[in-house]
Amino acid sequence: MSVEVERKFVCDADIQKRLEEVGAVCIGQCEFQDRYYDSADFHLTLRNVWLRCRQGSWELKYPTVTELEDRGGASLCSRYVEVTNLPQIQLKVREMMSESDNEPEVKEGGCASNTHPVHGDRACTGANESSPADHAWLAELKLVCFANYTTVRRSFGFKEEGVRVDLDQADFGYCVGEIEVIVPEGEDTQPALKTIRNTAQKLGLSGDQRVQGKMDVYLQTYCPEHYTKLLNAHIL
Ligand code: V4E
Repeated sequence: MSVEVERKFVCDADIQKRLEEVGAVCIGQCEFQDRYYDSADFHLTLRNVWLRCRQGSWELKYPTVTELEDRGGASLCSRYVEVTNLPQIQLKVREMMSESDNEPEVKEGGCASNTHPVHGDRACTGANESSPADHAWLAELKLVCFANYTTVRRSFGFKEEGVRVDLDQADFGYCVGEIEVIVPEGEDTQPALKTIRNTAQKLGLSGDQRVQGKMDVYLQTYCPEHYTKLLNAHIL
């Protein structure tokens, strides 16, 4: 498991030029589709737990203990544990969903329903494109796809190891950048935060406001009810 330390930033027209000026090198461009899953009552995301399938690879993200402790602080950076091992993901999600079995049933569905395509061609058409057996666990845990979007990503690396900048263009029209350092779980994240601050400074990123991620904008646009719940719970 690893910890993703990142700062998002608003992409302006000059960002690529500035990246090149400070010695960043384009290390590639790729396109991927993300499908995010949750229960109809948003049990995972209301606990800041994000389950997604990106091009067939599963990932679970949740805030580190330090991130939770610092919540409400002025930090522009976020720290999330990333789990990519499917059995570990399933264990954690099963544990979480068993808590939900003891809670009163919630009837509302919001957008987290693949039977009610509330946002036209964005609606998830089903849990997967591969074998149903691969996704039986989703059905068993009553998890459905609530967000589905494609990103074109250009990535930049620096000579100093470890820091990467991604420029993301989502297919629903939102563009966002992120400066990212991956730290092995359990290691101090302070050096990563410092590297990110330095990189932001070199790029002339002066804003002190939290920048919306793709998910914020996606939910705001296509699933306003889900978005409002996450805002009220101070998750987004
Ligand atoms: C963790 C999280 C979400 C899941 C998506 O995470 P994100 O890092 O935004 O994904 P992506 O595709 O941009 O990058 P990659 O995973 O390839 O590195 S959606 C919302 N969150 C929580 C969250 C938050 N509240 N604030 C910030 C600044 N980041 C994440």
